[in-house]
Amino acid sequence: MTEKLLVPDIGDFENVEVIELLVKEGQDIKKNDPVITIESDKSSVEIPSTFSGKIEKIQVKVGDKISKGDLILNISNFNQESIESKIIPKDTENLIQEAEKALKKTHEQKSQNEKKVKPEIIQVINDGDLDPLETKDWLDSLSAVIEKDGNQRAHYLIKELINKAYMEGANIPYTQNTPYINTIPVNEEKKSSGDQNIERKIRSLIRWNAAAMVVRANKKFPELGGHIGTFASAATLYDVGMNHFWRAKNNKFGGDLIYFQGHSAPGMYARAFLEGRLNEKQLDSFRQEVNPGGLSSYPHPWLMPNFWQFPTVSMGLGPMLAIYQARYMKYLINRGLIKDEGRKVWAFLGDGEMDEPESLGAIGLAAREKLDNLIFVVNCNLQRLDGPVRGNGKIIQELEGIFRGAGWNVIKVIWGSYWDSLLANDKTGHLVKTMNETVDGEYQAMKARDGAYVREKFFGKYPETSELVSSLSDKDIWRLNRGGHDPHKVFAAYDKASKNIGSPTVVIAKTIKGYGMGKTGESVNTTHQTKKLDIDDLMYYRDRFDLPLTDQQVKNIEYYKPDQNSLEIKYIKEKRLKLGGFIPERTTYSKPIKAPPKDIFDNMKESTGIKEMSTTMALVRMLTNLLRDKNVAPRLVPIIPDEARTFGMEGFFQKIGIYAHEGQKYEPEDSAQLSSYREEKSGQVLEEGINEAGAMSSWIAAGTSYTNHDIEMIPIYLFYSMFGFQRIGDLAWAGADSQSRGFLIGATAGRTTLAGEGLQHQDGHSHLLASTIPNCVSYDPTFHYELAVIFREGLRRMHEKNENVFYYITTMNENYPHPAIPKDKSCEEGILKGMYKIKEFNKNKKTKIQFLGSGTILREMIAGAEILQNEYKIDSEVWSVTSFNELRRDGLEVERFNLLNPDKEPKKSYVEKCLGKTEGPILAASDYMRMNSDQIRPYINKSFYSLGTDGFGRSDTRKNLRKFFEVDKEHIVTYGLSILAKEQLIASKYAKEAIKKYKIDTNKPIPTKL
Ligand SMILES: Cc1ncc(C[n+]2csc(CCOP(=O)(O)OP(=O)(O)O)c2C)c(N)n1
Ligand SMILES: [Mg+2]
Repeated sequence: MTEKLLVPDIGDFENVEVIELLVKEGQDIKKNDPVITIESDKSSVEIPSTFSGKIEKIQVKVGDKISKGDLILNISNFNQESIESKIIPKDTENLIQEAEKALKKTHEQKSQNEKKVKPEIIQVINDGDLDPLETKDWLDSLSAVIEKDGNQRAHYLIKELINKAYMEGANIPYTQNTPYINTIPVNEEKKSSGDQNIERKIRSLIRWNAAAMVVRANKKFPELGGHIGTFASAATLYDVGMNHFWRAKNNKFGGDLIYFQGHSAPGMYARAFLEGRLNEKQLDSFRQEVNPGGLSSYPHPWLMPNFWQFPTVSMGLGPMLAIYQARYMKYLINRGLIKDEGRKVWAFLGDGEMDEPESLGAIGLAAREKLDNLIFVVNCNLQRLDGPVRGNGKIIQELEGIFRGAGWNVIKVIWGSYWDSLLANDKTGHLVKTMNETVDGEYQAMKARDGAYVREKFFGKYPETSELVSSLSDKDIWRLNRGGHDPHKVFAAYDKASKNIGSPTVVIAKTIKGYGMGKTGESVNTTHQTKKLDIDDLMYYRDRFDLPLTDQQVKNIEYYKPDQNSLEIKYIKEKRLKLGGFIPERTTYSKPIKAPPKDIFDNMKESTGIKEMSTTMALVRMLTNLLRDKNVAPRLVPIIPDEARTFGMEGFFQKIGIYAHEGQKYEPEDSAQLSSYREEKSGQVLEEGINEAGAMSSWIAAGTSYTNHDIEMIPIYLFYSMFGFQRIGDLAWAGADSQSRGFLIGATAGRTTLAGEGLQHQDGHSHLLASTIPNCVSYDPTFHYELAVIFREGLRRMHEKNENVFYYITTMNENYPHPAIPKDKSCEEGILKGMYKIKEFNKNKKTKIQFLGSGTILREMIAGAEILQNEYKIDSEVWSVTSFNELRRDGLEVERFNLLNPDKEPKKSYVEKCLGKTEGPILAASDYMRMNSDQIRPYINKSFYSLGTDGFGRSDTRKNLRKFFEVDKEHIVTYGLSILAKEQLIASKYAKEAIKKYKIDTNKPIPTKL
């Protein structure tokens, strides 16, 4: 039977041009195979076949204009099944099945009716209770339900009661908080199988060596800095994870991913020292990284590429990156690219760090996407750098409320085991009442004093609490420990966190900043920056943690490492061996992706004739082509923060789907259209919503996939160029440190090219921001073939040759015709190096000027050069500068070489090679600040002038904007004449005439002042 394939609903477009035929007559195709590509003035999209079969006749040709309902081709339809079964290659199918099976297993809910041991009931007394007897009845009933039917049933009843009260019109006061006690009742604590004695000894050694490392470094060079207090407060939180929970990457398992809090780095080095991974010499080169072998101040993969995985020290980036890492891990699983092995992402954060908007900004996404592979541990030592985090309140309670409200599983670890019996004996509820009433400023002050002070200020508040501790000595009271320092409590919390299903978990642990540092460093406001401990403090530290060091060893601040065969060293190694290896460790076993053949880009090397298009459209066309390359296609990760339609990328929705962990539960409003909004569990596009920071975090996760998941991926993040580096600069820096590979596309770029959008949107400096990042390679191409050459080279360098660079490319939304790539063989090399000659105007064989132009302004220059030739008899050479940034980098290197080798034949910068023998002065311009083109001024020994878009943008037409910023062809002609006059090559009257002719107001202030 013959079927007719018609043009489907293509949205608002009529008469859209066919730009490619993707099939031939006689060819067998299957359903959903693309058959033609059509292009409107804004976007291009492929039309897929709705049938399987053999193509009989193609009814359209390239250049035809088609609309909905037009006939595309006839197809003889045959058995769909047989073709469709061939669609998924066997390997992929198995991989997907395996991943799905594994998924199912982890998601099987554990039986909810497990018999519960009766929990100890802690009463919370309330002074405003009208009828305490009635309250008791209700509470007793609840206890009975918990005992008989378990927590779930109790939750259900409470929920129903609240609903009922709401329906009856009662105003329910909302509370997100639970009492200020541990979330896990004592009888539900899972016990650790570890040897607590040895673990304490190991922990003490790590504490000592970490502190010694910082103190020694600062004794030598006080300027080096470093931190003791952060790790001192967090040692137990890390140790329990290291000994019992965190599984390393090896050939059988992908590994858990741990984001260590930046300032606790000394603790990780100290552990690696005991593990035999670092030696004393290395510890002694903490923060001295200029010579090889030094240890970086904080976690920096760039500086310690075999050790650190994640840069975290810029506060707030760690939490956000961890969330998107966990989400990306699920993305890879749902796309069938990695197996679901139950890997976890753990992020360690400071309580002060939680002030950063980024720390909390993405927690909603984590809950929404049910990221049960994610665990936050917030170390609440109640202090940040200057003082208490919430002196007048309680950071733990505040965070509990925020995370609970967002849908997280919250586990508070507030009190250590010494408190258990006191809490069990708190029959009147006054202890919990005191705990609830005491603010963090008081909690901090207490730990800066002693047991007597705590007895008076805390327990002395009520007779009932005084009584509770009457039999305890001041020393006993001092020993009452905080949860985050108690390995039993921490173990129980981690155990519960790692078994949680369906939501992310936050462990909120209470600790003491500078724990064990004594009078000068423990719980005092200046703890954070304490990096020197005097001998008395060091002695105290030794005694506090029972370290086996003589007085002399303490005085010498010697490191301590027990013998290889000691119980401690054997234990530490054995525990890590059991968990698969060492952490942190950064390794890479991914296979490179073969760059696509050049012919994939062929159509971008031909002239578009009179057809106009923007470079953004050309890019989308190119990506569509790339999706046909079997090596590259599955590895592309397009990332867009709610701007796909702005960039003409809506065709991607249907073609590769939008990632949605729950699939699509609704029929989209536009379901009949070709670019309908299609969400899918295995969708490829990361549609991040209006969220540049989140999109950049996804880009980093995908860009480091090669090391964190051993699979090379190609993230391409498209954004409004103004909302790129300017908005997420610190993340871009962290991405660079992480050695991310991928493309950042600053779309709708150029201060005068974006036109109508105005001051906040018009980017005239992103290239300068890009240039600040050493491994960011950036380009500002004008024509589609330039873009193709740059992009292919990016794929080759990053994903085939595994160079640790990333690409920033600006694309524009101005439509214009694109010429064919010049025949000159060196053109491609020039495009990549940063400049090549694109046109020569030499009719007059007289006065000459060199024009260097970038992006859309190159076209103004070509037009200006033509006017100069025809109307003023001035010849010129026009150079397309694809990257002032790259030219400058080359210049820097060459200049340095020449200065360091004064006796050698000087090398020539690439700029000089291009321009050294040319005639006339140079005028350079771009749609960016003058500083962009000024970058190459030192590398060419000729008169050099630049034009650019310095100043605030504003909305208007492109023509008016270019006139305003003086980068239009008329200004280029005028300034060109003026420059030639200044260089005494022509008379000044020509420039004056041009000023008059083009009505240039010489009294107008420079745009930076407007
Ligand atoms: C973005 C950013 N701003 C400021 C700092 C400087 N800084 C370093 S640590 C610190 C205080 C950290 O307090 P907290 O998060 O509570 O960590 P703690 O050391 O108490 O565990 C500050 C302000 C930074 N590292 N990053
Ligand atoms: Mg803190």
